[in-house]
Amino acid sequence: MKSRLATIAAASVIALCAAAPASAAVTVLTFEGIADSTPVGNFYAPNYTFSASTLALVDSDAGGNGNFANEPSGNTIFFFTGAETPILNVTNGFDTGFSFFYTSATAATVRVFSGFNGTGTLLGTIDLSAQFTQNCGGDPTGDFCNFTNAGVAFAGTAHSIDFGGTASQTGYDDITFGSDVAGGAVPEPATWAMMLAGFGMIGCTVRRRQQVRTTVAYA
Ligand SMILES: [Ca+2]
Ligand SMILES: [Ca+2]
Ligand SMILES: [Ca+2]
Repeated sequence: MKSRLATIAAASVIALCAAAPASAAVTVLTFEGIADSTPVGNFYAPNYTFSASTLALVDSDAGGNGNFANEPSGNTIFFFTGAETPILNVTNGFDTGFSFFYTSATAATVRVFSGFNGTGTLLGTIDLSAQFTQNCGGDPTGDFCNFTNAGVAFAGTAHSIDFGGTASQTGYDDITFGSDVAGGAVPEPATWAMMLAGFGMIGCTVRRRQQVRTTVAYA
């Protein structure tokens, strides 16, 4: 039988690890705090708005419907149902780099665009592989147990992302803006100098490793 990310439906939660102030800001959306199988929608509004098909999903080991393990933050990720792939619009735009953790039973491509709703110039692409069961086990349960860090550095200012993937077969967590490494955990040389420039971001990384995230709920 084919594995599915959600045992029933889906939901979402986000936690925000607000990083360094001013220039080298890196923002991570962790989805902690969004109820299981409910739309992410405007949870991070006004700057971040997710399309209607995007749902938060809580690990079944934490009482939700999620069939996953080893999620990078907390107990909540996002996935989608229906034919339309998730679109994330970022009102104020973002630059430098974009990254996330994903788990997927199918290959897919994530695309970053200069305009809203997947329009304008294609600034970057990230190819995903079908890796959901590779080299991993449940925590204690969950078929989608491999979460891989993926990202892209790009020039210009982006305003939307088309996450691609397959309904109920692809999940994401720790959506990261301003770095091509999700969560800023393992910086590439290009982003290392930027990280050193901000104490806030390093602190964020430390907190993440301690499994404690700063949660900022937008009003
Ligand atoms: Ca878990
Ligand atoms: Ca689990
Ligand atoms: Ca999470």
